[in-house]
Amino acid sequence: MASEIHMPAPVCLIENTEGQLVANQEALEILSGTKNPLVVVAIVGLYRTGKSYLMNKLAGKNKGFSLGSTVQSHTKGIWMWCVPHPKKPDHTLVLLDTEGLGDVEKGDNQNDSWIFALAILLSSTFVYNSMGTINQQAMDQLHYVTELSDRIRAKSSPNSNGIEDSADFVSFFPDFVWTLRDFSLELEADGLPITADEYLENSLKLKQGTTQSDQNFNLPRLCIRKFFPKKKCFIFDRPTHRKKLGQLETLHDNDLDPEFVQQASAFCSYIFKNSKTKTLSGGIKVNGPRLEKLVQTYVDAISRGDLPCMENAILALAQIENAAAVQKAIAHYDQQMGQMLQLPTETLQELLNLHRACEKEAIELFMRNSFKDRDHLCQKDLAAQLEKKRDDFCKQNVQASTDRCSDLLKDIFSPLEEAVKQGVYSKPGGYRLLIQKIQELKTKYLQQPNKGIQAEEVLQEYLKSKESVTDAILQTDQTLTEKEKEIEVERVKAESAQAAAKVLEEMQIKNQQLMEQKERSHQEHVRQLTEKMERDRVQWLDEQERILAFKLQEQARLLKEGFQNESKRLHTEIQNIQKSMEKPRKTCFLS
Ligand SMILES: Nc1nc2c(ncn2[C@@H]2O[C@H](COP(=O)(O)OP(=O)(O)O)[C@@H](O)[C@H]2O)c(=O)[nH]1
Ligand SMILES: [Mg+2]
Repeated sequence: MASEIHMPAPVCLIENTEGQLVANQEALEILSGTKNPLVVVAIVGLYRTGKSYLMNKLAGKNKGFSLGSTVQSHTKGIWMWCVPHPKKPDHTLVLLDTEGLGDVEKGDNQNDSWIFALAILLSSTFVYNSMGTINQQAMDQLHYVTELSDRIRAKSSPNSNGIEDSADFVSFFPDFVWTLRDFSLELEADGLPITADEYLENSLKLKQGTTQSDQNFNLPRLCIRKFFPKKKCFIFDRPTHRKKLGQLETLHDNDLDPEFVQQASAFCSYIFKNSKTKTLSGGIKVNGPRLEKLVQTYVDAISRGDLPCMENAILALAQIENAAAVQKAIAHYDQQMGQMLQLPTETLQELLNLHRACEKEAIELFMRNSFKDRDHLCQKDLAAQLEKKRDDFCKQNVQASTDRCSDLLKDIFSPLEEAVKQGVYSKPGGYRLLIQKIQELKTKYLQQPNKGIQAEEVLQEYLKSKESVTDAILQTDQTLTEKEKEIEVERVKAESAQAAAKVLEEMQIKNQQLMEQKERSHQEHVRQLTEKMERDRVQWLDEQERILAFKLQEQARLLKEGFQNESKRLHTEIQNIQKSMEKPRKTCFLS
């Protein structure tokens, strides 16, 4: 079960003090503890247009983000409230309320466009709130949207295909919702009733003409059309009599205009049902710690005087998470090996097979938890660490086997050594007896279980170390002729040469097995990497297809409205995207 947060009230996330944007530590800590995927809804618009009140509705509360002239409204910036998502289990709804946009009295307006840009960068649904109808004033107040391409970079380096940077915005940008408050018009066009969405679409129609005023009219409309593939509009009646507006927080639904109650409820239902989990390019779902890093990266960039760059932010995220993914994979490998490995193993292959199974799981875990691993640096690091661990286990295995075999030999042979010392075999016929005894004890030793891979080697070493003793007994045994002694010496020599050859052969087999395992490890890394690259390729193509579909649709609309030039510009963008897709389309990594 994923962790859940409880925030009784909103906290400031990004503070705008004395012209500086600063991320608030308390809010970052709350995020770092929120492991659920996040649905992030941000609201932006002129001050005192009922934004906070509407966000409180999304939180299911009457109070929360403070209304009117309170402490909060004196703090310019972005406020955050994380609540359990009311419709998606194990998801957190993050509400971002912006303060003081366009409010000259609250001082410095320098950072208003940054706050606007940050709300776009951080949210998955972006709500633009305004009073009354969509008129030129409402559009003019949306001038921030026309500055976005000067505020945000999608790619760290200019696009090699020459695609205009803002063309990449589409894949990162939130869904757009326009909320119109105190809307008192009838929704109709040419005398026929229309939906709020149709009203928005109509309002985004461009004006024919090339005068400055035509261009001013068209620019924000074009930007909204160009940046936001998904648009939605909600209208709201005034919630209550003018006199009661000041006490909205204390009013219950039955004290409010029923139309408003119904409209607010429809808005909330839509957001709960349709707002997506915040997702970064490459299908990376944003959770608390990720949003925390995004906030830090963007705010840092702005403080440095740079443009916040979406790609860089993702790469910074990837760096941190991929390093953690290596740790996690290694911990899993250690845990699995620790649980299953009993040293010494009977054969080296047994150890290698176990390593292979655990290594496979570790690589899988890494692949699941990593993304945009530049030059596969982290994967290479993981491979190196796993290789070292395997070698360490091999060494430990040799040691464990050696220790066990030495102990066994000591147990089994020490009575014989004692007897030799006491001269039991230093008598006529003693040599034969000794050889017999040694054979008997060897058999006993070989029958013992769990000796591991050093059984033969340790035995041979032991016997070799005792050769001078047996030799001395042979020489002093008077029952044997000189000839028999010579034959016996030859026999012993041949036997130890044979044993040495066997040990050598075993070593060669072990080496061969190790080499094979190295190759298999490499293949496993390559196999899993290829699969991941293929998944990424498909995902990327999918993203591009969606952008293309949106652009084609927009192009058709521009053509229909008679905007040849705009349509041509979009056509170039479309061609560039199509061109950039040609190669990836043909390069299936699995074939
Ligand atoms: N006319 C009108 N006033 C509202 C509405 N919603 C809230 N208010 C009142 O407008 C004032 C400012 O609301 P607030 O939510 O703080 O606006 P914000 O500055 O945009 O966040 C408060 O007194 C609210 O009670 C609305 O839909 N229409
Ligand atoms: Mg407010």
